[in-house]
Amino acid sequence: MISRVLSAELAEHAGRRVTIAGWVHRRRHLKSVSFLVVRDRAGLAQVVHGHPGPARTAGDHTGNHTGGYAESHVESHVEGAPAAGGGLPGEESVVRVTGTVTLQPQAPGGVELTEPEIEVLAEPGTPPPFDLYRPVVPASLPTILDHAPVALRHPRLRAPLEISAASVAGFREALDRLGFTEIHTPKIVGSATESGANVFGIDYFGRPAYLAQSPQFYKQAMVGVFERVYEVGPVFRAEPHDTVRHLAQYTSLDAELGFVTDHRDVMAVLRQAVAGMIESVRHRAAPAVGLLGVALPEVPAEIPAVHFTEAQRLTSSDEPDLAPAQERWLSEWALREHGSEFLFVTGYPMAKRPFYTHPDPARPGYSNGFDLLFRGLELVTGGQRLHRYEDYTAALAARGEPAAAYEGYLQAFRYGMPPHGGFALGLERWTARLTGAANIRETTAFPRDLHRLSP
Ligand code: AMO
Repeated sequence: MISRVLSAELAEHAGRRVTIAGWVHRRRHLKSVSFLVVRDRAGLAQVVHGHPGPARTAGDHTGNHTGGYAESHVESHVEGAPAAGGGLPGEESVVRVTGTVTLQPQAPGGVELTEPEIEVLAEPGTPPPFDLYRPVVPASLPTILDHAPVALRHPRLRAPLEISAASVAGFREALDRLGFTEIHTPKIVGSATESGANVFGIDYFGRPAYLAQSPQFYKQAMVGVFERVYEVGPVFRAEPHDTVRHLAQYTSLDAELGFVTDHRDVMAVLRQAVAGMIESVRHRAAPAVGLLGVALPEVPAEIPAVHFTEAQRLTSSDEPDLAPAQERWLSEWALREHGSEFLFVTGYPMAKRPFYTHPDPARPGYSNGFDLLFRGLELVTGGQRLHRYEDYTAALAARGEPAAAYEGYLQAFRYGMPPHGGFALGLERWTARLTGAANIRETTAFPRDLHRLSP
């Protein structure tokens, strides 16, 4: 490894000569002095080249230092137009800089590198398509997505991905604590797992196959092995919807557990998983949370729940499913009435749930299935499943589906399965709601949608 210290650690080395490495985030050339701002994985570091004069406050990184990537406020301070070059490497050059760590209250982290020796490790072929040093990227979302490999280097565009990573770490941690085992299931499958409509077909050595819409069948089967399992993985939906909340590939945080009384046991585990995700974001992604001004939600000890029929009554609807506008209304209602940003809607009509859903024994036509709404959006779907073989064959027959197509899956039930249930949380929707991103495409590095297959 190239031996270096990270930008965030510089203050610990005050007075010493150290080496940093990263990308040139900003190059500025004033009358008597030039600045390089170097970006590494931990934040920004200021490098001063030349002899700072008395008025050398110009263009420093003043202002709120909310994390490693505090915004620069250079524009208003620069004396004259920033000159090109000044002999220093241009923006996005990869550099190694050795210099003396010198106290400078106006620099990021309160220190800067002086008397630098600068070595260029790689020079960009062309300048970046937009200025990455500006507080907000001056480009539209499609332009940003077209240039994702470079655009994501911007601290604000990278921040949702940090929050997403911290969320996944928290999900794993919470479920590990509860005795779950992480599994990895096939993403190439022989039959559709959810509804047949939005499935991508592929050619599998000359045979028809599909990209998995969910790990549903495999996570259920693995309850027969481990009792409690989870998976973090990609799922594929041939979504014809060009909306701000649908992707053709997204990351599904799935869990499934055996020996439940009913769906409420699953809801309690989901509550713990969500609380763990938020705690992890709070601790692991503090700079990103600060930079984006994210308000992390409280997770109530018991998340309020309304039955589907009650949700219909509240929203004066007789539709068999909830429309996005109703979900938004119900979320506002939950905040007003229960002070909660989360709301469970339970007991969706059986007709609207997949064949593996367990009916509510007390209410014919309704299910032991639930959704979790978060800040106006369906974030999670889950429920209790059927667990007896004969119930599966009957459910498939009732829907006119041939049991033979599900033979591999049905094996689990033929050989005995406990009452069980589970849920799946859409990672990108979660991150979007958490960060306030208007479009789910801002929360994943390389989104796949109706139109986008590259980069
Ligand atoms: P469902 O199909 O409702 O349930 O998906 C679960 C969660 O995944 C997210 N989601 C999506 N996110 C982005 N783009 C999409 N196209 C998209 N579709 C769904 C949502 C949704 O709540 N097997 C069941 C889960 C279970 O019962 O365990 C399932 O996949 O956040």
